[in-house]
Amino acid sequence: MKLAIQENLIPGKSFLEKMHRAEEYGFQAIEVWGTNLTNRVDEITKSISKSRIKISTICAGYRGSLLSAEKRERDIAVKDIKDLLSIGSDLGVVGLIVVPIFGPPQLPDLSPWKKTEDIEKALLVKLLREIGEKAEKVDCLCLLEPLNRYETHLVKTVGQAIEIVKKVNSAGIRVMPDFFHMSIEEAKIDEAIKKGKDFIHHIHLADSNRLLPGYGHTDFKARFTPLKKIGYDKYMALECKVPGLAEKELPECVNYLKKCIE
Ligand code: LER
Ligand code: MN
Repeated sequence: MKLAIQENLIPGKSFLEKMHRAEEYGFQAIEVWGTNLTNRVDEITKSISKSRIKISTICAGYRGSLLSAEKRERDIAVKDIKDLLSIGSDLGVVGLIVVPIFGPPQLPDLSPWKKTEDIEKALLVKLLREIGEKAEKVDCLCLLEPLNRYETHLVKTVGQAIEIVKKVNSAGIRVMPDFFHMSIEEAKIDEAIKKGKDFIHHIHLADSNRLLPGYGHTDFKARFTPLKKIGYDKYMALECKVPGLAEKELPECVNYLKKCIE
């Protein structure tokens, strides 16, 4: 298992400085945000060539909404996601993190013919087939992230994300659990991870309260046991609040996580 960290958590003025710091703290990669990435590709590419660590993933950053009632919004989301997959491919990342929908539904309830969620899932599968084709072509995964019930109404568990991935049936679409959301939504986290063996290609790390691992009540040693059992050898990126001084907290957190992984 390899440790990564979201770019905004690392101190430093330039991206290169952040890469050097991340490496110094013991991380193997940085997760970048997709917002405005087109304008930052040059700086990031130059920094990659001067650093020993990598870019693990791109987190969201597309405009529009895949499950909007407005076609224009859906088209923007699909286009931006495809563009970010191309950028991801150039940067050599594992994939782009995509949340199917934030908040409540934006599509109508057409019951008794079809309920909103049935329409949303059918539409999502259709759009993901198109996105999956692009992802396969550029060799950059589209990683579906389940969120907790306070942030989405639709894909909340790893099992639900896997169901969608199976329906899409594209090697370009995979799953990305976030330990914070899992601690709220999963009935049995070990089971969810076991089920995710062929689907999980990235993970977000945070404690139960969205703070740095070690500051909440998640038992990270126990969480990593099923991951080891399924042979998970990919990145886990910190996405959390850092209480205190990053320079002190982040290297300590790397040591703590490494001990939990041992
Ligand atoms: C939001 O809570 C989250 O976990 C992010 O990774 C969504 O992009
Ligand atoms: Mn997340």
